[in-house]
Amino acid sequence: MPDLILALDITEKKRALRVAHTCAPYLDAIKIGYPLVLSAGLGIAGELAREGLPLIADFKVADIPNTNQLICDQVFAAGFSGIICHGFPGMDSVKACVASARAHKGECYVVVEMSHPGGKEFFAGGIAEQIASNAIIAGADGIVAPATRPDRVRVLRGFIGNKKILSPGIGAQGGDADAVASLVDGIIVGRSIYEAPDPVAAAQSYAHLRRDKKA
Ligand code: OMP
Repeated sequence: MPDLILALDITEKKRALRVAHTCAPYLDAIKIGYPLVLSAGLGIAGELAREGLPLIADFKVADIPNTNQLICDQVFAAGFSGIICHGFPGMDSVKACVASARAHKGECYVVVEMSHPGGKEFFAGGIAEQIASNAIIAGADGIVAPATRPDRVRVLRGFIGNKKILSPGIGAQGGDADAVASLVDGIIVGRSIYEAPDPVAAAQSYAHLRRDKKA
């Protein structure tokens, strides 16, 4: 059964910290990226780390190996436990992210096919499968694959064996958590939780899917 990963794409720092704190008992990890970091600064990582949950940096790193390594080193030094990078820049670029993750005892996840409608334009025709295979050869901990297309998640599972799949696109983008729960290791949920009238109740509503069902 999958972990519940909150995509905390809130640009108001106080509200972001409040949602993280109140929902924390019902979460397994928190993922933040440009929306919150650009408004609140990288130091937000240290504040969120106080919740005691793994903190994933979704910067979809997609540069040459040297730049990727410089980015990832700063991410891990800031207190993140995981990084999300893109796979299309090539195996060497992914390897640089993985090397940084290993050096900091962190994890690296590679986006192989995106969840939005446009995600079918370029990640099609076997490209996603190739990126997934490369991610595994590069030593990544897992991939990011679309909950909006459970059939594709099933296919991609075949390319990565027991490595982890984190799956976004649930709720606001139309994906159904129950449809992918048995296929993935983590469901990534953002707006359906933090924009709900009661974010805590919304987070709690995924409890039946979670690995340990501790709350
Ligand atoms: P909601 O659509 O609000 O649930 O948020 C989904 C989160 O997952 C956002 O932070 C997206 O940036 C992220 N995401 C996708 O939605 N689709 C992808 O293909 C990949 C990601 C990601 O890498 O996390």
